[in-house]
Amino acid sequence: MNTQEMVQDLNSKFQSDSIRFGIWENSDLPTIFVANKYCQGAVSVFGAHVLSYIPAGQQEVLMMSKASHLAAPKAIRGGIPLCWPWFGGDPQPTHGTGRIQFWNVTAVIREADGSDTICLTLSIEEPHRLDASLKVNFGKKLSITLNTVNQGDTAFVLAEGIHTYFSIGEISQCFIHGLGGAKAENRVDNTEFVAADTFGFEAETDNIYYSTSAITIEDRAWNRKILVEKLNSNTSVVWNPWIAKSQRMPDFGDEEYHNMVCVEATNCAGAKIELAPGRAHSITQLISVL
Ligand code: TA6
Repeated sequence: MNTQEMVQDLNSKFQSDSIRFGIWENSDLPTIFVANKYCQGAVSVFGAHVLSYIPAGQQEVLMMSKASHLAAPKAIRGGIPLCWPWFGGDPQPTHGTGRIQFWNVTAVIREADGSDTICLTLSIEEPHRLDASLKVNFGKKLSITLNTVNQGDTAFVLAEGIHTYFSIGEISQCFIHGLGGAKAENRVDNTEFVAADTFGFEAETDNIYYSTSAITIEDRAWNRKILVEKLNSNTSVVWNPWIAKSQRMPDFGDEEYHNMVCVEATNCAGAKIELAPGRAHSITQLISVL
């Protein structure tokens, strides 16, 4: 089944007055497009990857790189990559296999409050028998919940991340609030530190914070504040590649670091999840513009 046939099949099953399937612009990505009274949005079936979230009366909240690959099997750069069932570069591929596979669309639900929920699933056998399910609700907030079930006979150590790229006006005028006092690991220079209540960006930033708190992104350039809440997530990652790393990424513009910051709900590093056979775990990120 080619992309167009997949889109037609999905529309025959799920199209509604607020949901339609199509192909993401200039790509080969079968995509769910949502438009309701709260917002507009888009989710790629490849990677179960949220590509867009535009609250009513607001501008785009997510950053998509203009240089991103936009076809399987390469990961999409921007939006909300799902890092699953591991986080980071060991083993390869970096951030696991969930974001580079096609998921199954299992349901599209118009909720009583007028929001829309998209449900997708993925089952893998390696490196362990795991079932993943993703629920994305486009409503007053954008809610992303990733659930994992250990279908194997032995325990599995799960690491995961909802790796959200936020669109901002200028990184040097962007400040992060809410992590004050958290133990943190700087993954650029491999040092540990305690987070400040508020911090900005002056260089490549790749920090893991041992914190369950909500985070506010203050975008002074666009005079916007974005609230990033989470559930069942013991670590948060804040990342901006800055100059040199941006130049090393072929799927990211050299100057695009100015206009993005990643704030990620994760369970990684020293906070991985030990999942016993038959047990489940879910992680949620909630995004809203204040
Ligand atoms: O979350 C931060 C991070 O782990 C960085 O180290 C950087 O590698 C980023 O993710 C992007 O990873 P990717 O595999 O998408 O290039």
